[in-house]
Amino acid sequence: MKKLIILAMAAMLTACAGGAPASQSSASNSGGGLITVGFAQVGAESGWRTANTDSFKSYFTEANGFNLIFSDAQQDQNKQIAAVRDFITQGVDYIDIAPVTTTGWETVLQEAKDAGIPVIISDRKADVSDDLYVTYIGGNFEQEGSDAIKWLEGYLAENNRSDDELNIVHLQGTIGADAQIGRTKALDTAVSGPHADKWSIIAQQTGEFTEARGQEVMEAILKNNTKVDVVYSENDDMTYGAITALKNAGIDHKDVIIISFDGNKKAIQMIIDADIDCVAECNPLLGPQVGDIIKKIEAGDTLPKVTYSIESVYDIKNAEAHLPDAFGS
Ligand code: GZL
Repeated sequence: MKKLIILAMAAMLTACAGGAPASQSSASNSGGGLITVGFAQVGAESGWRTANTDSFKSYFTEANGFNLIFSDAQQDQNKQIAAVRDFITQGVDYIDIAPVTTTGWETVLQEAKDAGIPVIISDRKADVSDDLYVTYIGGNFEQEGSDAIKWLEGYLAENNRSDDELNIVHLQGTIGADAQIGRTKALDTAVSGPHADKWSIIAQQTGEFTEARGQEVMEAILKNNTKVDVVYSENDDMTYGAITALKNAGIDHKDVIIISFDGNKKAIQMIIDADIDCVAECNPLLGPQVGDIIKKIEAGDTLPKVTYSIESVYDIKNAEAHLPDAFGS
């Protein structure tokens, strides 16, 4: 009987001081060849994460040959590592993880290897040696950032603003998360390189990928900075919070170029409503793709080490057409 662990990393729902959090099985482990899925989800920090959870929950069903064990992490790596050990103890056949941060995974993934459990990494990468996982599937975050910068350059050119001096507020995701590292690198490269003479980052701070924290951080930034030309926000939820903060500060957010990441339906609608100017897409619907990877492993197929999601950039020109296909609410 095969069991599968799906781990999108952050921390466990069950608050256990130090111990391996319990996991609630939503279905008893059944025989008959069903694969039991242990899913330690990141948390509920964003619309992306909710869509990611839904994608796994709707794929890993008994009808598709799986049982689901669901637990939740809340962005705490220690609890996620404990979750991995808990699932290894349960004797699963596969582990899928989406590391909340890129570092700190060697030991527990070595334990998984020692237990003979193949690891798939999805959503965010981990800095581990190649022998500790089978394959990675998810976003190419530096490319997402580069695409957003390219969009900004095009927007400025179209509006005869290429020579503008820009004050940029940079809302970062969870520090150390692969998504934050890549999206930040793209902006830092642009500001320190081709646009060093005109673009400056007047504030750079993490909003932890949440709306509430994004608003709080933006409010604090606006206390010291009233001239904001661009907000580069590393996910839609922080963008929502930033827009609220701008409004509360009496700044017309429509006078600010707002760049976001993910592509929630709400954010795509906000492009149409001219509240957001650009969204660089990041696809959360990874459940079926992880399922396909497992089937390929079962069939003995060779897999590439890395598979990047195919992603676009949305603005006023293509948001309407994309809206019906946008994920989430
Ligand atoms: C990206 C994912 C990020 C999203 C955020 O693959 O890890 O985490 O951009 C989410 O919305 O919280």
